[in-house]
Amino acid sequence: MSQRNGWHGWVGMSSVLLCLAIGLIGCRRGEIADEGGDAARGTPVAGLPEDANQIIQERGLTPDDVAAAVATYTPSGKMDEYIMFASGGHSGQVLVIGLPSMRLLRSIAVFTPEPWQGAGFGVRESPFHTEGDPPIGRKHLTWADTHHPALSETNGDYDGQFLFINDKANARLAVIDLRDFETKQWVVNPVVNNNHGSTMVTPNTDYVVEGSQYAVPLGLKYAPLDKYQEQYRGLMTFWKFDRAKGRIDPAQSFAIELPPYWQDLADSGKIASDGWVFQNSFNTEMATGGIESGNPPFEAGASQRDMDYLHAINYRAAEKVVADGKCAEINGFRVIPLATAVSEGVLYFAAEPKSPHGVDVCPCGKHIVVSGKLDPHVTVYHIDKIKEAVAKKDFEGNDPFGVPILRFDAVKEAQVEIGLGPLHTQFDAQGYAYTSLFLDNAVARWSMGDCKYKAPEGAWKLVGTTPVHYNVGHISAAEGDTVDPDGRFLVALNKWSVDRFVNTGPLLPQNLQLLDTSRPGDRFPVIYDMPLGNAEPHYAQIMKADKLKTWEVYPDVGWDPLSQVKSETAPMKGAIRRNGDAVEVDMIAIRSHFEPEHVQVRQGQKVKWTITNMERTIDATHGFCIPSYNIEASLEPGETVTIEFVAEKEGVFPFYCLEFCSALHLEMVGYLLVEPASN
Ligand code: K7E
Ligand code: CUA
Repeated sequence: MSQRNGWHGWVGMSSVLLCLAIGLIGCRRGEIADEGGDAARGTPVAGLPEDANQIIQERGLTPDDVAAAVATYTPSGKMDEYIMFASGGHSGQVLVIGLPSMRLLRSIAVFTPEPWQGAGFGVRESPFHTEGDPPIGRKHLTWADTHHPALSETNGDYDGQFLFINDKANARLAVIDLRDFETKQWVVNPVVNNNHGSTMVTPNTDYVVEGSQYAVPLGLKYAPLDKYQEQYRGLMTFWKFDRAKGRIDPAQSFAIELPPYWQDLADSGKIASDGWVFQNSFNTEMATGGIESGNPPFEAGASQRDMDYLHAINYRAAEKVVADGKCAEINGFRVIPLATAVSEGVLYFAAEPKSPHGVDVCPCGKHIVVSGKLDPHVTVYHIDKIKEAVAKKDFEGNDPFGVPILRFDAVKEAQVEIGLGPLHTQFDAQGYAYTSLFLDNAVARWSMGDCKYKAPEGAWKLVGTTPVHYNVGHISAAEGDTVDPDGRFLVALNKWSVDRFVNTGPLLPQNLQLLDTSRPGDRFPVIYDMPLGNAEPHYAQIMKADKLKTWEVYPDVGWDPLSQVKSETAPMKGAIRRNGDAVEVDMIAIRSHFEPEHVQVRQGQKVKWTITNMERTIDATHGFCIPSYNIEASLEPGETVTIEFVAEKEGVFPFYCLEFCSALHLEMVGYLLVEPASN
């Protein structure tokens, strides 16, 4: 079963780079497609009814296929046991998927206009009409590159209350309230303009962590590339989260200036490592590219050194620096200068091999697992060793910016050779860790040592690999990055799907593969392929569905979802008020009419149009649109929305309900009559 090809050790950088760039799909496809064996196809399964065995025969299913079907099939009316929140990549959204059925339950509009949810078409609750739009240093943005969702945690375990997600492209974060699965807040980093080690939360969600990726001059300024080492910097931002308000509080937040390496993924410490955040970096070469001028391209320039730096950030020490007023301010945001971070014991480095990508803290918080894309091992650090090396100043030197580098052998706990292109690691409750192998197209299962759970195979051993299809990025195990992982299921988020689905053209879906990881040993097979044809999920988190306390309808009629309280001004009956050139429309929606049904205004008048959905029935959602005005809304039961516009276009505009809400849904309509100004 193993797809490992016995290729051990280091293989020379150029060939690895080539493989990294192109993947190994060409040479592995056939091998993988044959796996499982044709001989077993159509074999009857003892004890099944005859008609079931007839289907097995007709469809050519193997006994493994049948077992996978039984494990994932979710009959009508049965609910999924787990819920997965996946980023939508450059769709800018979050996708919600049930496990083990792998059914898409909904998408959540986060950064991108989304008409079904009425996000971005004239309603105040859309991301494009909040404070600070356009955000500092950016134009008005209507897309994002979402990578890493983070569920809110209490004592290091998902609590089902909030979800955070980053926008890598524009250095933004969003806050989603899981009572209604709607985005409540968008914050923008005023110091840098991209992120990646984000979002991660600290164990009680005191902070939402945002690490930058590509170094830039801080403060969104210009500096030429030949001033790279002097003027370009990285940044780790700690956004303070106010759980009672359900909002990030920028005034209580701060950031730490970092050297101009390209910081990558981050993870928060927990239990033993509580108070620390760990972050990878690459391009410690500080390459500045320029292939067109005969310079080494970034992909080579940033991959020369054998080691990069794991950043260990003591944010409790950072909090003290902030409290003592030793911060600078950049664009009104508190930033601890790099030299201060060094002198106050906030920032330490440890060598890490080589061009690392993922860093993941184990369930007990003692182990920090790093994967170097160009190294076939995972490297495991121990927090006690890090703390001891810090206390003893057991440094192997300083980087060019004075940051102390902890001696590698003093902080390293183990290295496990697992395969090619290791990226991201997750954990289960059997003592196993799982790491995605991008180049090997596989997920590796290996055993932890001295962790919360003990694997039967003993410490630090590769236990087995399962091929996945293809080019796996992140993996997500059920509650697999918490203090209390469930394991059982693991989803491989594969970038390429190649030969898995009916061809729908040159843009192929992603392939989310469900693996059954419930049993020990080397077998943890793929049991479902889910094509995802509208997004590129990077990371996902999987939570027990019964942790959710989601509303079925809004708690009261006239609910304002942005502030999560009943609005004082929500209409409870229809009315039109006029004051000079201002027209206020109070509207109610209830099966199957709007009231009022006639809205007469003069061209050029300013219209403030507020609608309340009076329904208390689950699923009795009404839509609303004003054609030709690019206005569109979704009104869930109890919700009130406000739309403001200038009636620029003369004419007659039938506004109507967009949801087929009743037998008389087509009659749920009215006329907006805009009388020409010249009349
Ligand atoms: Cu590996 Cu942005 Cu987490 Cu994509 S990142 S895979
Ligand atoms: Cu309301 Cu259709």
